[in-house]
Amino acid sequence: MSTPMISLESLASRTSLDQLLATSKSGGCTSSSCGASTNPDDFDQAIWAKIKNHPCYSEEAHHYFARMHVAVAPACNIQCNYCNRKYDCANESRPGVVSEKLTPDQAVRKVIAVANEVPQLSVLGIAGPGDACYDWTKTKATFERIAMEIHDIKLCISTNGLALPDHVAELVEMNIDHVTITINMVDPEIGARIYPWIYYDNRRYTGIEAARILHERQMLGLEMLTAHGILTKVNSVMIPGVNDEHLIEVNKWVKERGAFLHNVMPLISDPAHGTFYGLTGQRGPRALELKALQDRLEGGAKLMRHCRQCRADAVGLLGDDRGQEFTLDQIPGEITYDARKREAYREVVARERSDHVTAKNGATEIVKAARGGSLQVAVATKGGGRINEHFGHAKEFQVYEASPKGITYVAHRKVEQYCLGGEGEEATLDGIIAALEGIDVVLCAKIGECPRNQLMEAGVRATDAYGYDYIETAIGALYAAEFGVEPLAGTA
Ligand code: CLF
Ligand code: SF4
Repeated sequence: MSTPMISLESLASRTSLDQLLATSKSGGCTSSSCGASTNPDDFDQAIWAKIKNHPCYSEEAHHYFARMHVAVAPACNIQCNYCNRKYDCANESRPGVVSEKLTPDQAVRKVIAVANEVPQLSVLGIAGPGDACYDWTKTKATFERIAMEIHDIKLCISTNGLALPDHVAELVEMNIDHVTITINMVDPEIGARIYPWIYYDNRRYTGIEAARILHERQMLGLEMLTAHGILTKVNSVMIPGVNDEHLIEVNKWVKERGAFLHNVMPLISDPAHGTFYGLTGQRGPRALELKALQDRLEGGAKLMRHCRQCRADAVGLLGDDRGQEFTLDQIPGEITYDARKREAYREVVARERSDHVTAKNGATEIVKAARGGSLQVAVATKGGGRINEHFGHAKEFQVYEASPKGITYVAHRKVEQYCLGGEGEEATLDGIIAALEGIDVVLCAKIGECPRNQLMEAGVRATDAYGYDYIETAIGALYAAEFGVEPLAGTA
């Protein structure tokens, strides 16, 4: 395993989350509103207790906590036009990616190995390839064994919904309180353009009849989950010209049936993936089209905007997949769970997090009071809610908008890492500048003069003046400077 070990003594004595995160992961080169987004106060305590450590259900939690997926359930009972069975389930994962398929026994070993090494781990998900509810025996065997080994890990599944109603009682019994259903339509005529067939009740259905059955089962499953208090997230794949406008209707239906979150994901369509849509030229939405639809959906079911369309074998914080460090060949045959790192990490997070919420509230007050315009800020971070990543090491930027409404997480923008082997790559910088279109300011822990100047020429200011501050604190101070408002004490 390539991850550096964290000494337990040092974990116990540390007070800085940033130091702790820095030791839990290898570094790089050395040269120079969303729905569930905000604070504990926004939720009733029972809900907050369920989501506060779940990186997908709480935007705030995704700065601190990690998920891992195990690909144990490869069989599927429907065909989606954006899926090629050679790859992972595109309902929850990035298309065109093949994950390491595991038996339940192998999955248990892997989860223990990750839990021993990744202190941020809080959730185990089964998210393809295939359908977790249809391939139920393997899903169930995996979850039951893990729940016995690691008592405080949250269990999470993603499903197309067709077999879901058959397993709700067991989900309740097994204490699985996070379920995602992919719902792309509530009108079977639109559904027939997305799903060529389903396999249900021992026979194959096609066309509108198939889509109608799928729709009815999805709605039934959602209602059953809501009735049992299971927090249900709905994923919808936005397919321009097929269901983009229709997702407004979908949002209404799922809100009425108690969905906790709605995650609208862009169709990723590439002929090389061999999917029906890829081969027939169906395009995915542009980033601004996705944002425009998400903005129109505000006020309906709460939106998730921080999804990374991760792999079915993803490991780690959402923006930072460490799956390659935990392939089966790197995991010992015999392994025992050791809870100490995760427990020590949680103690530190509990302290840091309340400090962060206070800082965030202060910064939001500044921004609201300023009544200035809108500021788009891209942040380089590796977790903990702080600006703690060098510009050259960033593989993504988290985008925030500051406006009189407050400070909101908008999206993330993936980039190629600029600095490799100690040198900045000129061609990569051009791609990063293109990805930062529309951004006013980049905040990072460190940036060299050369990339800073080139960004400036492209109209993007970049600064490391707020390095290691909380993200919102820095944005509040920036906003105050931009719009002529005095920052509150302790925020600059
Ligand atoms: Fe995994 Fe999905 Fe559970 Fe999260 S992912 S099964 S809810 S633990 Fe999260 Fe990944 Fe987006 Fe999914 S970022 S693709 S929403
Ligand atoms: Fe593919 Fe997932 Fe759709 Fe099944 S549910 S066809 S695995 S995208």
